[in-house]
Formats: sequence, C-alpha cells, structure tokens
Amino acid sequence: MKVFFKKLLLYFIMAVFLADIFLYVSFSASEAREEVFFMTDRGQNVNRTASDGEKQTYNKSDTWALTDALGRSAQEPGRENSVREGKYALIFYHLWHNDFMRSTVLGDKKAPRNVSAIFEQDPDAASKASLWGPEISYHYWGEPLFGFYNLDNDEYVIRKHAQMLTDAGIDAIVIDYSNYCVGGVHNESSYNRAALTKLLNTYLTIRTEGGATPQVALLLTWDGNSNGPALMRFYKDYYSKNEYNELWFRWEGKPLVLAQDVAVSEDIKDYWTYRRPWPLYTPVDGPNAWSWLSNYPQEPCYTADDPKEMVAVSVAQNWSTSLDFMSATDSDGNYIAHGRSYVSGGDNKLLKNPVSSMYGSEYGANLQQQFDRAIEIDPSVLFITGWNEWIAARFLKIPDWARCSEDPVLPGGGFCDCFTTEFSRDIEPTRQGNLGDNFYNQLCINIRRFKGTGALAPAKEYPGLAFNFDSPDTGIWDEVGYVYEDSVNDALLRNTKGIGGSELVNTTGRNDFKLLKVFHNEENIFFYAETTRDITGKGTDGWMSLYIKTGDGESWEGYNYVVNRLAVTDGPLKLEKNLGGWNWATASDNIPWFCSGNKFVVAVPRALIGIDQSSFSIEFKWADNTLVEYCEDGSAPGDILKFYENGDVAPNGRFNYLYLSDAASGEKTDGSSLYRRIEPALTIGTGIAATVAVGACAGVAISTANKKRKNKQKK
Ligand SMILES: [Ca+2]
Ligand SMILES: [Ca+2]
Repeated sequence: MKVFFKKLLLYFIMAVFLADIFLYVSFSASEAREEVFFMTDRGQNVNRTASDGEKQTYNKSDTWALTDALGRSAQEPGRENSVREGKYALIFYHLWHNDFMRSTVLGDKKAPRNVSAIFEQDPDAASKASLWGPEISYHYWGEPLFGFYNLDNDEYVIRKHAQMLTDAGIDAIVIDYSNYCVGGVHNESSYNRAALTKLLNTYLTIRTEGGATPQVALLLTWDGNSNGPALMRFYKDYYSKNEYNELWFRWEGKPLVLAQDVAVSEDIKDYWTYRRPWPLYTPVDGPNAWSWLSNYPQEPCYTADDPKEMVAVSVAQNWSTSLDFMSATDSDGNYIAHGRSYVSGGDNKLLKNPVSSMYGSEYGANLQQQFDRAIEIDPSVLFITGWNEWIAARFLKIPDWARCSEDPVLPGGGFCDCFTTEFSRDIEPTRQGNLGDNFYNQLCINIRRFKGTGALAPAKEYPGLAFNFDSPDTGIWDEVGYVYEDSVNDALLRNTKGIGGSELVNTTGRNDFKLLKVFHNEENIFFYAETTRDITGKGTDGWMSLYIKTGDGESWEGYNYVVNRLAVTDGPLKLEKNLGGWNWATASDNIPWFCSGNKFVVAVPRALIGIDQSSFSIEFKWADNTLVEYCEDGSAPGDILKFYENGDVAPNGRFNYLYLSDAASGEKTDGSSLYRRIEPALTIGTGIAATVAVGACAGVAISTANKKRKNKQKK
C-alpha cells in the first residue's frame, strides 16, 4: 500500500513538472512561429581574447590519425600548426539517468527497458501493450556501450567520457538542467546532485593527475522566472566553492550559463555570462539566445558584437512544423521525425519499422548535413546535441502541444525526445543497431575540420643506430625517438551497480601506457612503450600488443600487422600479417623484444611489413589486455569497441599515432578533399545497410557477456 502510494505520488510530481514544461513550450512555440526570424549575412566574426574561453589541457589528439568503421577519415596534421584560434566545441550532456529512472525502476521489474531491443525482437511491438513499461515510466532508446550506467557512482564512465570528449576536441560539456526548478521550486529528484558532485570531483582528480577534461557549463529551463532560484541554489552548492572555479567554461571572462538573469539576487547576478536558452528548432528571436537543436539550415545565434557567435548542430530532430515526438507517425503508420538518416531536401525513407536497417542510421547523414552547414557559417562556437540523453518517458496520451502525432497513440505509446536507434540523438557509442562508434568518430572528424590540427614534426632516420637486444640500454631512448603520449590513469577498473541494479564490472585495467617512442634505421623500426608502473601480465593473449597500419594489403579495422597478439612465455615474438577480418597468419616468429620494469621494446624489420622505401608513413597503436573475451573455440574475437572498454590503448579509442619519416611529405589534405572523404555520409546513407566490422565470433562473446550480466542481475 505504501509503495503504491509512493508511486502515485512520484507520478503525480513528474506529471506536474512535465506539464509545466510542455505548457511553456506550447506557449512560446506558437508565439515564435508568428515571427520567425531568418538570419542573413551579418558580416565577419569578431575576434575573441584568450580569456573568453578556457582551453582544456592540450593532449595532441588533433595530431592522431583516425579512420572510422565506414572508412571516413579525419584530416591529418601537417608540418605546420593549423589550429584555428577562437573556435570552441560544446556538447549537451546528461547526468539524469539515476534520478529520473528511480521511480521507473521501483515500479517496473523489467526496467530498464530498451525500446530498440524491443523492436528488434518484435517489429510489431508498437501494437502490443504488454511489451512496455507503465505510463510515464522512462525507457532507454538503446543500451550505451558502457551499459546502463549510473553517473552517481560510476567513476569509470565519467573518466571514459572525459577522455573521449577531450580527445574529440570538445571544450565544454553543457549539462542539461532544463527539467530542474521548473516553476521555481527546488526538486531534489531533478537536481542530480550526486551525479554533478561526482562528475566535478572526478574532473578535478583527473586534472590533479595531469589529465585533461572538458570545462563545464549548465543549461537551465527556458522559463526565465525559474532561473533565479535555480542559480542561487547552484551558486550556494557549487559556484561559490573555489575548488570548482577552474572547471567552469568561461565566456566573456565569466562562467557561461544558459539561463536568464531574471530574479537572480543582485549580489551574485554578475557572476555569470548569460545566454537565454532557446528551446525551439527555429532561428532565435533576438540577441544573446542560444539554441541546442535547430532544423536545417541552421542560422547563427548572435550578440551585438558577434553576428555568428554560435551555431547548433544536432544528430536528429523531433520537430518539423510543430514541437513533436520522435515516435510520431503519419496516418499510414510511417515514422516521420527527422532521424539520424534524415537529409533536408533528400529522398528520405518513410518506414513502419523504427529500427529498420533500411534507414542506414549508422551513416549519420543528418548530423553531417548539420555539421556542414555550421562549418560553412564558421561561428565561434559549435553547440552539439548531444552525448548521452538515452531515456524518454512513455506517453499513452499525446499532449496537446504535439500537434503532428496521432492521438490515441498505438498501444506501445509515444516517446518525445528519444525513441530508437534511428530516432535518437546521442553520439555516445552503443552496440545497438549498427551505430557502434560511428557517431563519436564523426564528431571527432568534424570538430577537427572546424578547429584545425596541431603540427606533426618529421621523424628522422638514424642510420646505423639500433637498440641492442643482447645488451639492452634503454638510455638510448633519452636521445632519440619520436615521442608520443598517452593519458595516465586510464587503465581503469570498474565494479559498480548500474540502473536497475545490474553489476557493471571490468577488471581488465592492467598496464597503463604513458610514453611511446619510435625511431628507425635502414632496416628496422624500433618501438618503445613506457607504462606508469612495472609491466605485468606476461603469458596472456593481448599482452603489450602493437598494431600497425601500413595501408597495404588486407586489414582488420585498417591494421595490416600485429606484433605480440598471442600469449608468449619465452623466445622471440610473433609478427602476424592480416588475411582479412580477424584472421592473421604468422609473418615472422623471430621478432626481438625487451621488457624490464616499466619499459618494453620491439624491433620490426621494415622488409617484413613492406616498408622498404626511404619515405614512408605508418600508423600504430599499442593495446594491452583488450582481448579478454573468448569464442567457443577459445580464440579471442576481433572487436574494436573493446579498445574503448578494456585494458589500455595508446592512443585512445580508434585513434592511431602517425609516424611520418622525414622524407614523407606531411602535406595535409585541403578542406575540399577532406570534404570528399566524409561525403559518403550523405550519399551512401540513403538506404544501403552497412556492416560494422564485428565478426560473428564477437557476437558469441557479447551474448555470453550479456548472459553473465543477466545472471548477476537475478541474484
Ligand atoms: Ca594510459
Ligand atoms: Ca590510453
């Protein structure tokens, strides 16, 4: 009885604040439609001073090579620095999963429910009420790569996100507080206090360790009257505390907040730089307003000084002629929101299955069109939506403001801001559908287009110089070698509970790469890896492996060769050549190596990897303990997403280090050729299903892992 009452009360509270939001949106939407303002040419951008926005620590990720699962590449660095000053990239970020899922988990034993998985199992799920959670309960559109995480306690994920976003060139996360203090009333369940505190403290720790994180800004509800009470609360709990000072994203010299200065007490009013949140997908109605979602062609948000201060870029949009649902259908039952594959002016698919591979969601055609538009305008800031929203409430009655949707909805219900793989707007990687890490890499590629790259100096040949494996002297590396860095403290361990109580465990963090060096002579390329502590784990598969991309021949995810993939105990290491997919053949079983303390060295004969010319460029990557799940035949599957999840890799994620000999040109591709390299997003994405290269073998391992997790959940 008690639980039932509590549930009713929670639903009532939720309904009240949702209704508040919707009423306000409905009002301002109709108002704004009356006077749609189109931005035309407003002249040149203004130059900003360095104090306007703080830079994250520079980790040289803009000089790393990157080619994604679809063959799309990032612009490579040239010999000269081409970083464009005064350009910033911000991304919309969510902390809400635990607080907003709390009542759902209490009221639904099957929570968290996964909308895309429900449709994958039964394409007719929309007509079956029994497959869904209660009305107004939250559902995930898919499962994140890192599982149904709870940021209140999951430092592993906060650290992974910080690293991935920094590597992508994101300057700040903008945390969604649009649901907080609606109506001016503090509500602990939408304050996300535990998650915000955990995130800020973890960011501070990462910085203390010498690592990099994005800066932080908040976005409050667009009801200006509610902003005052909210800001005063945030000031008391966070902004007034000196230790957090360094984390705020500063704009015009002060911490940026997306809010209005209405009803903020005078003593703290001047603390922030304000930008008014603009919730519609139309151009803003005046200066100093920022949108975070906009229909193509987006127009710049502006100030009196800067005609193109910011342009919004989004993955998908659930609004066309009226604010509406991602699950909206036409009268024939075809889904009509602007999903991941949607292209303005394109030949878009109208389908009845919202997870159909016919969409080609994985190509991100919508996001590419939005990026192309924004980069063409070339504002000071790109504000990208978004990273990790993941959840939306299930409505059985469509509210009045959703004018395109049919009411009554199908028994499955309606979902407003995110729905399925196609109809969602998160960039964070997932195994759902074919999305993989495509959107993350697309983000990296486009931010690099916008912000430019650092310089990559030529690597010199040292004729006659060699590392002597018979009489090893690691001092040689103090004098020579091209130097690369990897983040420290990123060989992470995880043991926490996710949403719904699932155990999220990862024990693969082992050797933590720190410093990597390379040099070559006429015959060999010498690779050196240094870790933060003494190297452990000898005798296991995937121990201190070196992946090499020469660009020639068969490859797995671009890698033509790998050194030390399989367990060794003694004797020389194996060099393997790729035979296509995750199939390798021994090219040499005589690779010399050295390991002592925290130092590891191998020499790869150039002739064996087809590098016999004086001028060459290769990409390489170190990986430790990423191969830890096995197929039924005992072999480890080739699953590149494990580079994000397991052990440590250098450089991070799918990136590779570039090693360009001094004779190699180092000429960067110009913007136009780069554009051609990512253009397939627009042309292929019209319906050809892609295959993210994960072998059948990987499927076995993944489903086994899922079973294990389910079993743990039952206990
Ligand atoms: Ca590391
Ligand atoms: Ca790393």
